Amino acid sequence: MTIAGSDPSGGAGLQADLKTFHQHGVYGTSIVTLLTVQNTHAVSAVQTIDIDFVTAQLDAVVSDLPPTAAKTGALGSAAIIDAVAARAADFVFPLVVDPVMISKHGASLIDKKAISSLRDQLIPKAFLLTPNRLEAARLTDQNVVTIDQMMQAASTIFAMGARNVLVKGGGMNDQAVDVLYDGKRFSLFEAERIDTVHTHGTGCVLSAAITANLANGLTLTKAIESAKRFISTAIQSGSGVGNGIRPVDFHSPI
Ligand code: PXL
Repeated sequence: MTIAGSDPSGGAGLQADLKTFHQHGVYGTSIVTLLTVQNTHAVSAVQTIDIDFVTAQLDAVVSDLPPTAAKTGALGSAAIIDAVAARAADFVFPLVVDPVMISKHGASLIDKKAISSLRDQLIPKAFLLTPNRLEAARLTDQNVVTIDQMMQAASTIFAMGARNVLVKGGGMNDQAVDVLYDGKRFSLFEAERIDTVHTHGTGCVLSAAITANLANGLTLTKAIESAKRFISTAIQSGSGVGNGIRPVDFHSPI
């Protein structure tokens, strides 16, 4: 199950999550939190869904098609985060929280108050949090540039209550190094950096692939390794659609 916003261009948001789930052989369900007007050039409008409508979708799905794993993407407002977090207290399956804050084009997908809701309400319910360096910096009020700072941020976010934290270092030098902290040790996941501007939806696809892998019974380490391979190939081959920041190739092998 994904709890996320809609990207009508199909490269990010819940559409990217569902395509990624499907490619991993997993049945996908989606709870819509917000709508965007968007193509590969820009996000030109964002509209959040009424909180009661979000929780009604969630209750309808969870009661009838109990997920084996779930993720969150763009949640839009503090009130939606609080409502999702309240439901997440009863989740008996792992929840991957991708703390989406801004789109690749710089459009805000969350309001200011939402950062403290994330910290206080949702992060404590997360099996895994997957911030990029900018999101990690906003959550911790620290600079997150170097690998040392990524490790520091991962342990600060762990202390907020997430059971595992993966700080993503994409776009750093010529390596894409991610740092995982599970409360005991740090693990580094390295991948060659791919020189491309076609990165629309990469964060969504990575967290969706990890979620699908968890649903398929992989350990967290294996789930991340496999998801990293998937996103690397998907970025490398590219979808070839759109004339702006292009989406990845969802047909890549897993
Ligand atoms: O990639 C972050 C993201 C998540 N969710 C929605 C988006 C985007 C980026 O554009 O539009 C709906």
